[in-house]
Amino acid sequence: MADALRSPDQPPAPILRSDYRAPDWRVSEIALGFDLDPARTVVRAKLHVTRNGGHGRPLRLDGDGLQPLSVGIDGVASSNDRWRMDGDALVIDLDGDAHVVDTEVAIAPERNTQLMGLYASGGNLCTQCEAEGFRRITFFPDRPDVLARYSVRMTADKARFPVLLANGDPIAHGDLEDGRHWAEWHDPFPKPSYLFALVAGDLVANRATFVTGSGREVQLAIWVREKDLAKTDHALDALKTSMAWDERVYGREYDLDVFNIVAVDDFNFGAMENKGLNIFNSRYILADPDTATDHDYDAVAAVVAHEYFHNWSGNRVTCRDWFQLSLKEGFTVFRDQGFSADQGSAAVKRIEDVRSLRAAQFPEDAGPLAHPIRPDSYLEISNFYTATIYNKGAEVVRMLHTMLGPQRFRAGTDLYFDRFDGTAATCEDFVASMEEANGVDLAQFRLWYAQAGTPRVTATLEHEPGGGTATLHLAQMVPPTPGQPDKQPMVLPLKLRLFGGNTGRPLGDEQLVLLSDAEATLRFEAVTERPVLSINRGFSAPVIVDTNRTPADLAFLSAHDDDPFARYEAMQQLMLDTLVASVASGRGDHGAVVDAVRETLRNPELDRAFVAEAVLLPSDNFIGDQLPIVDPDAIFRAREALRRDIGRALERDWRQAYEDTRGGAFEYSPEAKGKRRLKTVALGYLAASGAPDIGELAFAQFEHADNMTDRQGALMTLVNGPWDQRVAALDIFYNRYRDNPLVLDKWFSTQALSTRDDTPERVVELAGHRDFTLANPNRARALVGAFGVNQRAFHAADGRGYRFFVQQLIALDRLNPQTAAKMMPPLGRWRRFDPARQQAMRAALEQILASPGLSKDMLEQVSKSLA
Ligand code: 0A1
Ligand code: ZN
Repeated sequence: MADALRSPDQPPAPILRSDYRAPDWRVSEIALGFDLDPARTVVRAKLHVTRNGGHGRPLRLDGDGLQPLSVGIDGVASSNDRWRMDGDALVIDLDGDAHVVDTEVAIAPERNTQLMGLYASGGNLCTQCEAEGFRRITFFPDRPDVLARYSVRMTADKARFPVLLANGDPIAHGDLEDGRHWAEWHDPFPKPSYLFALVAGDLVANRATFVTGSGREVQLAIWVREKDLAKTDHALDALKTSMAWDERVYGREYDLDVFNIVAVDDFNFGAMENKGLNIFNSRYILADPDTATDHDYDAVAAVVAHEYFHNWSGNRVTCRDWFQLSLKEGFTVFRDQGFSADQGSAAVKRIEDVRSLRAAQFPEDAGPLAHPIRPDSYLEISNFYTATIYNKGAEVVRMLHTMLGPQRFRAGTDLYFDRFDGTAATCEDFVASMEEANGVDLAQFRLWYAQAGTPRVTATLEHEPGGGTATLHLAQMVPPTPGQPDKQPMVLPLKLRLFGGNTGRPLGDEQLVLLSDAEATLRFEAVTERPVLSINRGFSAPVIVDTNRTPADLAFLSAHDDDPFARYEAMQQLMLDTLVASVASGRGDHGAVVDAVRETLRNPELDRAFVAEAVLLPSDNFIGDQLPIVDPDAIFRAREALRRDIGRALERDWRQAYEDTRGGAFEYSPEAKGKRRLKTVALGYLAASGAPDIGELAFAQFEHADNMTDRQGALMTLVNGPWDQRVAALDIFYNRYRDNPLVLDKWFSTQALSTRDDTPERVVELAGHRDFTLANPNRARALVGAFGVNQRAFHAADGRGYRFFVQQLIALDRLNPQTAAKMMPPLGRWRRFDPARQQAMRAALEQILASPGLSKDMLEQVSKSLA
């Protein structure tokens, strides 16, 4: 926007959803020419533009930091009587309804530290255009509802950049004099500018062929630097599996002759779905047993699937404007979650997804940055790639799936894809497709798109033993959020079932209750024994549920509920209630939790991955979220005391579980992963028990592990504890992996997440380490980002955690505002703490706000947090 003209004391104006207007000019075709060079790349663009409607407004092309070297109109070089700069935008007066506009600019990829637009990573050149990076490459109406056909011609030094890739299909290539060469690509599908991509580099490919359902042969390639080639098989397998899955589950086929993926080390997010040329953060491509954990393997498959699925949900059907971001992101996350659930244990996948929703999205929805999944305004769109848009957005799509059932949901997505193929759509279009395909009314359901805040449900079950009936009172409340003081009741699909508290028998079938009023009462007949309520089974609605269940009821459900998620949830609730009580009183009664953990651990029928999830205590942060005022030290003490008691009381069981899960060469299968997961959890509880041999046991695991899951699990235990072996293990790990940036990130983050008392000092020291740099987003997140979520260390009473954090954020903001602004939220939660911490956190926020040259990204996050 006109940022260059903004005076420092004039705040930038927010963009409003209600201001949407169709584009004044459309672009049917664009031909781009790149003379690639890291120091100076010349970009020539030829745009075929047509007037949209009967207005007389000029053509306005977005730019960001660009100066035109030349402008041509209909083939004639134009002096600047026909065009002018308005801030960063190029404005051209055009008489007719169709013209050809040529522009030429020069950019410097090697100086691009924001990693938006065209930039250098590891000696190669690549692009990132979502959301508004294309305007850093060339002048263009850089908005998602302008869809054009792209042709790209690149020239570059052949020795340095032997591989030249762009969107679509390769057309031609050849050699030039002076050691340069060229390549041309053409993408037949009209697309918005945010999906543009090119890559120039010294890369090699892992290749495969995929034949689609209708017989189209697609050449797949994953491009990396030579040293990484051996780590790409897992991603390639995941790609093939995703392509088949999308055909089977959604009826969606791939549509080009080639599908390329490139991995780069410097990337602001996880990956990007550019048409036919996905660009990935290398952490979501590279995996082998020695360097990637099981969690990394799963994340690689999930992100490969996510980006691939965007080919339909995002690319073939794109977003009309950025307020509709959840249209593609919420839906695509829901799709990738379904894919992952089908690859292993669906129950464990659901538990993991809810865990991350609660860790990232619930706090967002309860804090100063809360926004609906379809926001109404923003200053900087990069700040809206949030857990709300992605993860809550996926929950909203999931509720539609739950209410309609798989077949009707599929009828809705078929209609949506058919009707909006090749267009830029809205969230409304998606919901209306679901309605129309199924003859249902989703009027009230639309509130999920408009209202922020996590609804709270109160469920009170009463039993009248004499009459054999039970009554369930349900009430909902949607809390106020910034800008939305009053809320309306929403449609909450709640799966529930009653169980007999004596016999453990289900009392009737599972029901899907749609709670759409503020209150409702349900009656159950023939309830001959005391009923126990299982509610929000499978986490059917993304809400917080308060019930009148006793610890005994929760323990009972944790052992007998037939819904694995509800079983996990009952155990979590029991743990949480116990911890909250002991934070308040300073001492806890741990008996019920210990018994419930024992029962789960000893149940041979449960899969090991499920057991590992079920016996884990809620995080410090999540415990804090339940309390009116967060006392990080008291929470830590309460949690450690419970860990110690579970560790001690069940020491023999943990040793047994540990032994049972050992042995066997590395294998990547759901069963083997479950065992490794439980092994690390058992080791953690043994460490908490205070047993004297754990340093040795963990060190032995560390040294003899044949895979990163076991090695990092052992390292984590050592790094959280008092043992001497900690220092040796860190050294060995460092020396072994010093040349592998992704593994070195683990070395940094494991220490930043440590529960040891000296973590704040250690983190400051690590920021001075020769391998630390803010220039690489993964590294910045591994140290500074991880530290921000280490509740106790970050909130150290003397405020040094905040001081360190602020210093890093300010420095990072100068290099890479997007990444800096994304790491800021822990500081914005100041209202949740005691007065001393509140004051220190506010002072830290004000210091950021006062720092010269603050980005719009950071300005938005910080000023909203202070408001
Ligand atoms: N659309 C991508 C996420 C993404 C967004 C912005 C980026 O800019 C740095 C990069 C990636 C996805 O959902 O995977
Ligand atoms: Zn996405």
